[in-house]
Amino acid sequence: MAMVSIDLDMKRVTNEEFLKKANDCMPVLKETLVHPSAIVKIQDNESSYPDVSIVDSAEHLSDYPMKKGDKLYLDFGGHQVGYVTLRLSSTGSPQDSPAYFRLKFGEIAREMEERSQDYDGWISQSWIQEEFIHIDVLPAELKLPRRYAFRYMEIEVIDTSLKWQMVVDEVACTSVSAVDTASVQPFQTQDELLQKIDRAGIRTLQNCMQRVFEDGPKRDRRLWIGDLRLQALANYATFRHYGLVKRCLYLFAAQTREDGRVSACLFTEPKLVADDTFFADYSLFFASILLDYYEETKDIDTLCDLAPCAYRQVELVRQMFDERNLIQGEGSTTNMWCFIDWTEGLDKQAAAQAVYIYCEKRAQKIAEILGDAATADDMSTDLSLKSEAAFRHLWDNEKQLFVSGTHRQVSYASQVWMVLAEVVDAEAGGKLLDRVTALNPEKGMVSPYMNHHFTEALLMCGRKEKALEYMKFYWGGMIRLGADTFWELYNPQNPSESPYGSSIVNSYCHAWSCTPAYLLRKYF
Ligand code: RAM
Repeated sequence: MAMVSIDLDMKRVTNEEFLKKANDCMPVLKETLVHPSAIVKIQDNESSYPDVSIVDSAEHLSDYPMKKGDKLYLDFGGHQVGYVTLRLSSTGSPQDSPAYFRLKFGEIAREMEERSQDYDGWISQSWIQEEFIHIDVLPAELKLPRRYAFRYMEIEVIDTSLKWQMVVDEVACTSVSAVDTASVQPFQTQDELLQKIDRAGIRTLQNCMQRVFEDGPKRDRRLWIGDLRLQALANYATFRHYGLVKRCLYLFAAQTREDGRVSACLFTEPKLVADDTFFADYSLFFASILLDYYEETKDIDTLCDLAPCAYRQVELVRQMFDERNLIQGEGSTTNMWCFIDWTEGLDKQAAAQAVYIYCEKRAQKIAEILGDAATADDMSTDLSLKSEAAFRHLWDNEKQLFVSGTHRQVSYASQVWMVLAEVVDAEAGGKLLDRVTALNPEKGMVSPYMNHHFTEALLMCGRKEKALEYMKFYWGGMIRLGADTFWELYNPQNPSESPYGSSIVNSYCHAWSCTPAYLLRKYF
């Protein structure tokens, strides 16, 4: 499945003043020196998740001289994002040949078992964190230039010679993040699973908070707007690093398409470049992130600066509606005009209609706060039309559910977004969610992103018990499989699923999965 909403001829416009404001908020990264906690063995078992057992303390690393074919697996005791240094030497006869070895880094143990040679997915194989290294003269200190996201590290000696062995004297990681977990109080509960879920959520967020809110420090290592929205909410409930949210908002507004459309993601190195990928929902979320930020900080200057960009997203997506006031995408086969979820074959029309309503409500509120009555009135009129159209054309009276597209597809996503957009009230919303859960339609939810929205919809409708149970089932499912940070994709029915054709390139510390840290603090 490839992204189709790409504008290859995109012309970009840059607002230098916004770019300066974004760069003024550049965080200074905090550094922590971390050593591996253990030498471990990773062993296949019946499930698709291998067992990890401790072989020795990592302090005894130099007791394991390595010759051709030898391997060592190190466990850093938790997920790290950082720069790795190795101190190496030799033992035996003089070093009569270069040391030649392979290093591999994995966020979860399963990744260490997956072979990069077998990779056959549609995104770049270069995301696999693996290096082949020659060292001519030992002893040496090897400072790897790349940043890795990992918990496990494998060292495999490809060759020394018959006469000498390589010794690993020390391995260390300088871990980096814009924030420090010491500033966050754990969520108060006696429930051990919930404590673990909260801890993993916070760690996920921390490790994604770098010079921008990255979606995943392993991949794609960049700022995506859909992820930013959830990270910002979780950040308000935990680290409260407002400067980073402000920076990211200014970055999106600093470079847009010529017509003002905000890209789905952007790159900041070597300099700011807005990507040529667009999703209707992602552009619209600019308005909701801006309002959330204002409500949290009361930073009226930023609101004034960026409100026009928020209004523009609504205006542009408004052009995608037909004369019935129904949003029109590109059908269910090439359906990446709007993101919503990775679910294959998901018809996104109803969910997109609801996301539009959700975001236009927020843009309208911004206009009200700023006293822009004309914009607020115009949006109010439009909101009634779009909500009416949702009921007239997307509501199935017989099924008592919202349906999507020409094939009137039933999915979780359509109901969830109609609830979040408050197209229905909490009481009707609760029943809608009960109904869709009982029906369990074929078009399920695969990403923690969509599962977050489902959980938040339950909470908005007062289904607290059910939401808690669901969090323990869904995010708890990852914990039970050994997660200490939450994954980009987790489908309990198919734990090795990947949207990319192979799970070796999946990210296992992924921004949009961190939200239990927010949901627990906001609703419990
Ligand atoms: C993936 C990213 C990101 C998400 C997009 C739509 O490539 O990792 O999290 O926002 O897809």
